[in-house]
Amino acid sequence: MANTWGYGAMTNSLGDIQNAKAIIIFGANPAVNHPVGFQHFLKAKERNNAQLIVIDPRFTKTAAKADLFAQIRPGTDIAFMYGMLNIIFANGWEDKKYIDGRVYGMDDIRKEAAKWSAEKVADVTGVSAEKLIQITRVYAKSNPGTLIWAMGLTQHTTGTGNTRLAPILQLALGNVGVEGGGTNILRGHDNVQGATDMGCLADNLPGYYGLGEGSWKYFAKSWGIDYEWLVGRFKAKEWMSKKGFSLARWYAGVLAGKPGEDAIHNADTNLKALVVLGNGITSISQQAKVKEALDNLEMIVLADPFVNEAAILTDKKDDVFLLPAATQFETSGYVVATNRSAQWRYQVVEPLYESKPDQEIMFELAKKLGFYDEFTKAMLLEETPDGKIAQVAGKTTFVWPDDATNEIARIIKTIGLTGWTAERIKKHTDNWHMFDEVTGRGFGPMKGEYYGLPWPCWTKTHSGSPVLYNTNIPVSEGGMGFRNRFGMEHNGVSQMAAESVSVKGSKIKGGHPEITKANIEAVLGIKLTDKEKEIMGANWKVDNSNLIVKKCMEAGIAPYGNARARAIVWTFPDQIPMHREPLHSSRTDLAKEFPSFADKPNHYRVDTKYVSLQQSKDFAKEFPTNLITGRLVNLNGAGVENRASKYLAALTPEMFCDIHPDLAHEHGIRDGGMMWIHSPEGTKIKVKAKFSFSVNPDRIFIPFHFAGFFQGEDRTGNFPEGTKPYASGESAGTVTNYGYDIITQIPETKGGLCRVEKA
Ligand SMILES: Nc1nc2c(c(=O)[nH]1)N[C@H]1C(S)=C(S)[C@@H](COP(=O)(O)OP(=O)(O)OC[C@H]3O[C@@H](n4cnc5c(=O)[nH]c(N)nc54)[C@H](O)[C@@H]3O)O[C@H]1N2
Ligand SMILES: Nc1nc2c(c(=O)[nH]1)N[C@H]1C(S)=C(S)[C@@H](COP(=O)(O)OP(=O)(O)OC[C@H]3O[C@@H](n4cnc5c(=O)[nH]c(N)nc54)[C@H](O)[C@@H]3O)O[C@H]1N2
Ligand SMILES: [Mo]
Repeated sequence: MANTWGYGAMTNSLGDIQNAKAIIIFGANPAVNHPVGFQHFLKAKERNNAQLIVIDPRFTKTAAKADLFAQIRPGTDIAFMYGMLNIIFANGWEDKKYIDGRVYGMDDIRKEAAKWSAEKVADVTGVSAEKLIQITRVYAKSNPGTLIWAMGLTQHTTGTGNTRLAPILQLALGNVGVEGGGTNILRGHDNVQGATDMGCLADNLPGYYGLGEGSWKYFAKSWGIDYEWLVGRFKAKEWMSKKGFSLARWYAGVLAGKPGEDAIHNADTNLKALVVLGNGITSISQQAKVKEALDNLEMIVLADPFVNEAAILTDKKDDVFLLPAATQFETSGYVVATNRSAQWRYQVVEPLYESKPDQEIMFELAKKLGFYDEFTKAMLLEETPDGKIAQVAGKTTFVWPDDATNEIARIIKTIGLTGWTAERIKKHTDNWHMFDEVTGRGFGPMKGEYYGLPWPCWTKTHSGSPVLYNTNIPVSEGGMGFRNRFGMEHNGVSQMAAESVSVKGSKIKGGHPEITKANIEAVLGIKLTDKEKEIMGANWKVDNSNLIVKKCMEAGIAPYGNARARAIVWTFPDQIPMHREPLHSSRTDLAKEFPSFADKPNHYRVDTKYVSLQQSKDFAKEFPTNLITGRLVNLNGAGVENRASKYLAALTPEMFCDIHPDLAHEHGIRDGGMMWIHSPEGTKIKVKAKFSFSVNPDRIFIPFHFAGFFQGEDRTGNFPEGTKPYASGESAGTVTNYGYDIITQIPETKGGLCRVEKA
C-alpha cells in the first residue's frame, strides 16, 4: 500500500478473497493472468454471492464473469474513483468512525471528489452516469469489499496516483485491515514480491532500507565488512545515495548525447556494458531506442535458460555473450508469493548440460571482480545476544541456500523477516496440507502459524500476519495498526491513530509512534537496565540486539507504531491524486483541462518529458486510436519461454491485433489480413488483424509477448542454430508511446495512441 509499506504487496491474500461480499477489479484480468488465483474470486461468488465488478477498457474473460462491467477509456481510473467517492460522501456511505480514527487527509479527498459529478466522470471516462452510480451503490453497500488491481492501474504516467487513490477508496469505506477487504495487488512474475523485497529496485537497499548513510552503515555492519570499503566501490561517496537507472530507461544511459535524446545525470559517463539475468530488454517500451542502445554497447551479457531475444534484435556481432542459466527446477531456495508469504522450493534435477544457477554465475563474477569474500561473508555470521555481529563458531563455509535465507532473516527487520529461517520455511512447505485454504491458519504441527508466515513475521516464533493493519487481533497473531513512517504530525495534525484505536491486547491505548531507543521507555512505560541500554540499537530497524522488538511483543504492540494512513503525500507533485490525461491523449480538449506533470529533470538519472511533450501537438488528430497492451493466457512476459514450446506457440502462432470490425472496415483491413500500427514515435509494426468485440472501435489491443521481428523485418535468422522459437513476431514495445510514471518511472504502456493502416 503506497502510503504505508511503500510498495504494492497484497494486504490480504488470495484465499481471503473468499471472505469478500464484493470484489472490484481495476485493470487486472485474473481469469487470464492469474487463472489459479481467480478460482478464489469464483468461490467468493459461490459462497457469499459476492458481487464481481470489473473496470477495464476491454471486455475481458474476467469481465465475462462479472456482475457489473464498466468499459473505461484508458488512463481515466482516477476520475472514475473520484466519481465513486463523490457518490459515497454525498450519500454518507463512508465509514466515519474509521476515517476519524485511522486516516489523515480525507477532507482534501472529499473536496476534490466534489468536483467529479457523475456527468463529468461520464465525459472523461466514457462510462455512463447510471453505470457509475450502480457500481458505487453495490460496492459501497456490500461490506467487506476487496479491491484488486494490477498493470491496468500502474502502467501510466499517473500510475502512482492510481495506486494511491484505490487504497483511499478502501479507507473511505473502512475496508482496510479487515478479512474479506484490503487492497490486493495481483503481482506478476514468480517471486516478484521477493525480488522487490530484496532490493531489485533502483531506489533502495534490500528490505526497503533507504540509500542514506545510516542504512549503508547498518548493512556494512550486518555484512561484517568495512563501511569505507563499501564507499570505495563507488566513484564518489555521493553516488551511494542517488537513485540508479531504472530498467524502463537504461537505454537512455547509452544514447545520451545523441541528437534528440534525453539528457542523463551519471557522473559524466554513458553506460557501456549490460548484464542481464532474466529479461526486461525486449519487453520494455521504445524498442527502436533499445535496439540502438544495444548496438552501441561495448559488451552485452545475457544469462537466460533460453536465447534472450535482445541478441536477435541487435546488429552487434562481437562481445555479445549468452550464458546458459539454470531454471528454478535446477536449484533451490525460497520464493515470496503475492500475499507476502514464503515457500520453499526443492531442487528437482541437477543443472543440465553446462548451465549454472544464477547464484553460481554471480559468485563467479564476484570472484573475477575480486570481492567474493565480502560478497559471501555474511552467510557465516550471526547476531550475538548483546547486539554484536560475530562469526558462527567454527563455521568456515556456507551452505546454499539455507545460510543465505538465514542472513536475510537476520538483517531485514523493516518488513519483519526475522521469523523467516530456512528451517521454518521448509517446515511450512512440507506441511502445506495442514493449513486452511481461506484463512491460512495452521493445524496439527502448524498450529498457531499462518501458511508461509506472511510478513511481518516479527520473531522466530511469530505467527506471520495474514491481513495487514488489522487491529482486531493481537500483534502476536498478526494484528497491527498503520505504520508510522512520516513523523508525528503534519500541518499541526497528529499522525498517530486516535485514542479509540488500539490493537487488541495491546498494553498501550490508542496511537503511538514507531519505537526507538530514545522513546521506548516513555511509550511502553518500562525501565531499561543499563545493560539493555548499552546493547540496544538506535531504532527497531537497525537493532541487532532485537531487544526493541522483544519489548514490543511483550507489550502487544507492533514496533513500527500505530499511526494514520495518509491520503496526502506532501513530497509528491500531486499531494492528493489528481486526474491527468495520458501524455498521448485521445481527448485533446481534456489534455488542456487536465494537463500532465511538469517535466521532471533527473528522474532516475534521466531528464523526462511530461507536459512539454503532451502539449507539443494534437496527437489525437494523426493518431486517433487508443493503444492497449496486455497479456494472453498461453504466453508469459516477453514470451521466449512459451514460444519455444510447440504446444503453447500453436495457440497463437503469430503476433496479432484485436480490432473492432467497424474500425477495420474504415481502413480496408480484413479479418486475418495484415495491418500496420504506427506510433507517434514514428515507429511501426506489422501484425495480423483479428476481429474482436472485446474492444470498441476507438481502441485496439495487442499482446506484448512477441519478439524477433522489428518494424516489418524478420530477424529470426539471427538465432543460433536450433534455438529459434516456434513463434516469433513484432514486439508491442516498438509502438508503445513515450511516457513514464512520475514517481516509479514505469512506462505508460496502457495509455497511448496509434494509427492503423492496411498492410
Ligand atoms: N498468462 C500470463 N499470466 C501472467 C503474465 C503473462 O505474461 N501471461 N504476466 C505476469 C505479470 S509479470 C504480471 S505484472 C501480471 C499482470 O496482470 P494484469 O495486470 O492482469 O495484466 P494485463 O493483461 O497486462 O493488464 C490487465 C488489464 O488492464 C487493462 N487496462 C489497460 N489500460 C487500463 C486502464 O487505463 N484502466 C483500467 N482499469 N484497466 C486498463 C487491460 O485491458 C487488461 O485487461 O500477470 C502475470 N501473469
Ligand atoms: N507493452 C507492454 N509491455 C510490458 C507490459 C505490458 O503490460 N505491456 N508488462 C510489463 C511487465 S509488468 C513485465 S513484468 C515485463 C515482463 O517482461 P520480461 O520480464 O522481460 O519477460 P519474461 O519473458 O517473463 O522474462 C523472463 C526471462 O527470464 C528467463 N528465466 C526464467 N527462469 C530463469 C532463471 O532462473 N534465471 C535466469 N537468469 N533467467 C530465467 C526466461 O527465459 C525469460 O527470458 O514486461 C513489461 N512490458
Ligand atoms: Mo509484471
